[in-house]
Amino acid sequence: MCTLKLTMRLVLFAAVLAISMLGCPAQTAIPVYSYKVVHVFPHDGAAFTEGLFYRNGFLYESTGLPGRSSIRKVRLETGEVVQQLTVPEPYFGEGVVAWKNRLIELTYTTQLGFIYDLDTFALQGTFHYPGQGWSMTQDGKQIIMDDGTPDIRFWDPKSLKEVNRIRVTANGEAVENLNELEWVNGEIYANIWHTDRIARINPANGKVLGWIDLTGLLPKADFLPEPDGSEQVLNGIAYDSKRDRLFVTGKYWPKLFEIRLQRGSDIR
Ligand SMILES: [Ca+2]
Repeated sequence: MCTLKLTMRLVLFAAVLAISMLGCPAQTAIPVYSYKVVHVFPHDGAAFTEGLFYRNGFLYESTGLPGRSSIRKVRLETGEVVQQLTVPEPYFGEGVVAWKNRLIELTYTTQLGFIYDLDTFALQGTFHYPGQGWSMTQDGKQIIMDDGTPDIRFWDPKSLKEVNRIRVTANGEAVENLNELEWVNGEIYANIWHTDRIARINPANGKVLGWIDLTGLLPKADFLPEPDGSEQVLNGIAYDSKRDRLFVTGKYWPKLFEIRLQRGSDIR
């Protein structure tokens, strides 16, 4: 009798648990952040921006396309290019990152990276990597790199060899087209190519912690005649950790924005 009662209770408990789980959302809502513009800075509207980071009052920017690729040091306040290196054809410049006194650059499909002197932009060496190269950032310990897929690779900064990788997912779904990256307060921020969204990614497991919706950031009146069809898209995140300033821009955008994030609605 006691055994039967216990069994009945267990069955009832299991049924209640199953019903309560059915009643709960299977997925957790991912917060969506909107933005407030803090400052607007000039940006070269001819720059096909592929890489961007901030360092000591300057933006370091790489531009893409064969024959138009460059590495630039840009004064934040004025947009003035104070130093520039042309990346020769056939290379298509992509992401850039600083590591100590080196500036490291990816190329799109040629599987060849360039290492420059951070101060002079003098070429110091090259390196190879598999797959495509899209963007880079670093967390003080490793170089963080992506290739347009949902995967983010972690490289040893000395050897530039892969030591780990994560798959970026939002509610279990892989997130494609990860583009320009930035390390911000323990998270990886990634532009999603051809969208107005930035994913805030947990570097430990690849889970998207939040979305930043930048719809409408560049006013329609500021869109230039499109030199390359529909490629005038958001791309470029930089962060000034000392002053907690977040900058974003895009390909062929004549403006660069300092923004502050605001918690908005929740979506799945
Ligand atoms: Ca960046």
